[in-house]
Amino acid sequence: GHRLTWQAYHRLEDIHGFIDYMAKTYPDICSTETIGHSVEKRPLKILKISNGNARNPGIWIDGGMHAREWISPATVTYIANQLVEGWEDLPEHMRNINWYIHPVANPDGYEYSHTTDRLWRKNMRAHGRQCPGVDLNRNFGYKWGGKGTSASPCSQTYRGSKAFSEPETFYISKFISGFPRDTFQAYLSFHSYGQYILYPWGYDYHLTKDRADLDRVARQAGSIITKSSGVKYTVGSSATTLYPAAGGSDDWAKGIAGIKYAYTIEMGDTGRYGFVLPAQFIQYNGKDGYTFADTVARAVALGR
Ligand code: 0X9
Ligand code: ZN
Repeated sequence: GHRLTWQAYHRLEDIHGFIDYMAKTYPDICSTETIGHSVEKRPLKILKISNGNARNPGIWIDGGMHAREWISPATVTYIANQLVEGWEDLPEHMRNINWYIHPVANPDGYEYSHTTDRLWRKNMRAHGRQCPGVDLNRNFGYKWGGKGTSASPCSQTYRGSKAFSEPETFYISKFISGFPRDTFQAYLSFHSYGQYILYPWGYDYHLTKDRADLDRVARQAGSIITKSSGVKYTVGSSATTLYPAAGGSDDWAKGIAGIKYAYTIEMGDTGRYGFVLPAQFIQYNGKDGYTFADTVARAVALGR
């Protein structure tokens, strides 16, 4: 195990090595767990960061659900590193959280996007002679199969044969569902690109009852980010702001797992480089991602 640089995009092995390094170097606050294995049998590896109080509210963070969105695992590992290296000086609301961080939710696709096809999006599920891959963010079990999803394996938004047909989504839901229901107070899914902070619903244009809370915290995060880095994030519900797309992880977190603050954040940029964002932008995105996590953690801490 070893640290990462955040000056280059790292391969899966290095990111997993970073998780092991953190668990080994900071055993008082860090531990690692493999929650399952991908289609191609790679570990689905998470880092837990906690002061050891089992009663802390939990925040789940995932990245790399879409293979080509390399800024996402980079941002998520940056956040993990900031939390751990800055632990002693963190505000109370950050230390009284149990953080569960899953930097590469689609390890097979991530590797494929490094070795073979830089713009690969889906996982690596084989479909006989048809195109491989399921869009993991169409495979979660809330309103599965609805708007913005495809039944054709060759589509970029192929939803899979049924909800949670893929181990990468199934084991996330299994892991989270294994905790008492009010454990997780936030679910943050990191994607790219476009600079959006999105909240449910994604499956359709309706809004949740607590839309005002979700909107307020998202706007707060957006304005703190703009104040500190100058970068602008557009805030709104997924369907109304981007497009309707059912079977997303955020909708499942909100609709089934009952997690109040369920967000998808689309990191930079706004399209100049798009998915192929040069590595010199990692640290800026990392800081903005950390500000987002900080703002949500504050809301969670105050909200109970
Ligand atoms: O389409 C997606 O899965 C996300 N955008 S991306 O460009 N990263 O692919 C947006 C997902 C928003 N949430 C839901 N539609 N549930
Ligand atoms: Zn994405």
